[in-house]
Amino acid sequence: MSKLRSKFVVRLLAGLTILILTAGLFSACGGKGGSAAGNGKGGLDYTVEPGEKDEYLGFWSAGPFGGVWVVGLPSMRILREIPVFEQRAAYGYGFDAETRALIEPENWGDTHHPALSETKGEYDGKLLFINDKANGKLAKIDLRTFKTVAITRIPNVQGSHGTAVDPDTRYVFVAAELERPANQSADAGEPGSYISMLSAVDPQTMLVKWQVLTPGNTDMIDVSKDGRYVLATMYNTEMAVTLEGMIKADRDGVAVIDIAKAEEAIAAGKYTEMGGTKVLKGAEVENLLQVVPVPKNPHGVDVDPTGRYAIANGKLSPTASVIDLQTLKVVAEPELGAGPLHSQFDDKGNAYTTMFLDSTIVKWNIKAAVEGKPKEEYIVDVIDVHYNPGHLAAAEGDTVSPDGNWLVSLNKLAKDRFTNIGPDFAENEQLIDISGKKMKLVYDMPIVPEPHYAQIIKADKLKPIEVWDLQEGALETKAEPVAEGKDRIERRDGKVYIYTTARRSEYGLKEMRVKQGERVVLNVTNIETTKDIIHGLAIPEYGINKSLAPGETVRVEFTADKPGVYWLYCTWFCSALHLEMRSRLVVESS
Ligand code: RUQ
Ligand code: CUA
Ligand code: CA
Repeated sequence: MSKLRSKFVVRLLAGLTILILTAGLFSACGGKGGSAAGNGKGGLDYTVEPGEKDEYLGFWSAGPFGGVWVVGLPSMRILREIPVFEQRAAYGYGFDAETRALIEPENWGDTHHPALSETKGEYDGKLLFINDKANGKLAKIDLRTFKTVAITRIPNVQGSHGTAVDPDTRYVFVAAELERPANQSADAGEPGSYISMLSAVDPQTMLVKWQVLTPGNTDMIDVSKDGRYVLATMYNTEMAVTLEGMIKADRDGVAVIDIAKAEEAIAAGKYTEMGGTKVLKGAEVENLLQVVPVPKNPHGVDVDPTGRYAIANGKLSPTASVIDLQTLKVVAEPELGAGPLHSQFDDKGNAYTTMFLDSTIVKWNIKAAVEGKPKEEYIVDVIDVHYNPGHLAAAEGDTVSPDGNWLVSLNKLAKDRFTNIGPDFAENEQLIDISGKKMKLVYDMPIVPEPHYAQIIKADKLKPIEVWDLQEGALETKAEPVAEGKDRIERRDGKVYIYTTARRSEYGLKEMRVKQGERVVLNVTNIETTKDIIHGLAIPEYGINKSLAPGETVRVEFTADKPGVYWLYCTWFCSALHLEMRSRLVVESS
């Protein structure tokens, strides 16, 4: 993985060097040697002492781990993982019929872009969405339970990439980075016929409501703060299939799709059916799609908190393009440095843009850039990060009111930052205090490869469940909560139903006796009412492994085809007698 990555970096560097030399832009990528690492003196207090709690929660895409890391800020401590696209034993995720159905058949993913649900442009702490770039999927996580509750496969696309919600979460939008033939089976595919599109997904049903064909590959996206436009950068307007081809044109573009116009066109029946969804041809429906030309191969596009501007980042150009969302014209192209990728914002009119190649974050003033002020004036500060930042994430960063205190640089390479751990290095997530004029680097957090984007929300906006109500806690379909003292075994409809409870430090049934070949439905309720008392249940020989929060019921089904004695044991250390917390499954040979 690291080899591939360094190859990519070398190539990008080579390409960029040529660009810089020809354009004579050496001066544009000075910017090194900004503020040095600080120790907290004079800035915000980032210490979270034992017993204190974090003010923010961050939701990190876990990249090829296929899930989400939950990180407390400013401590930068990892609090848990939310498994999404791949099985995870710790949470018993993917071990029962319902969660297995969510992740199959691939059972892996590559998560990039988490998007928190919003109400009136503010994170509301209800839902989190995240894409799987690998398998073209989108997942929904319920933030009451921190569980993945739905996964949708986006039809007609490969490489579902940029993910964003509108200010009232009417839609979740998903880009499709990797172009493919319109009809995979019928069209072995001359490159000229490849398509890309943007998908609008209903956050409730998780069904794709409509898709818009775009004149280039949709990569990163954002939605205007008034909910009018969804914007997508396209780095391959050439629709080429080679690197050379993809960097041929001097300018690519940002597709700007008018959401209301798309809805009207759908209502008027101006769509074609494709792969079971309604597809609009962006070029054919009047006023639906416009392309704002920007320098070649842009990457991130981010709407500023006021909603007036969208910032598209150059990647191969040392500039950002400031698009006025009232006129859809580029009103400024400030020079920022080498390899601008993504932007975030504070509450004072400044943008923060990652320079992948310079390994810096540049803080710049949007107004000054739009007014055509010289570079010394619109660039407010530059800070070194370690190294090669991709995304960056600010506290409440995608809302209409970012908090302007914490910013995290999600770096792609850590190099010398941490102790060597073999050829696959940790990544480095750096916490930066942005409360003052100068940015101040305060903390390095190593993390396994490799996060992309993150969302950071005020922790008190979330109201997670601590102890389930018994009925509500029988989440899995057809699970039946088992009340204390109601442990039993029933035989009906040709199946054996085992109902048992779990509490410190025993299962209600000490023995579960079935006959070889019987179909067993096992219902287990954790009847604890004390928070944080989790029990598990594992019967490894039958592939069973679940965890149970207080008040939660799980249901697993299996055919008892192997005779013998199998210990069902608790997998979470729940009490002094946790090791003794087990029960026998006895399968009598027939
Ligand atoms: S993309 S940095 Cu999905 Cu920028 Cu990762
Ligand atoms: Cu219950 Cu360990
Ligand atoms: Ca291009």
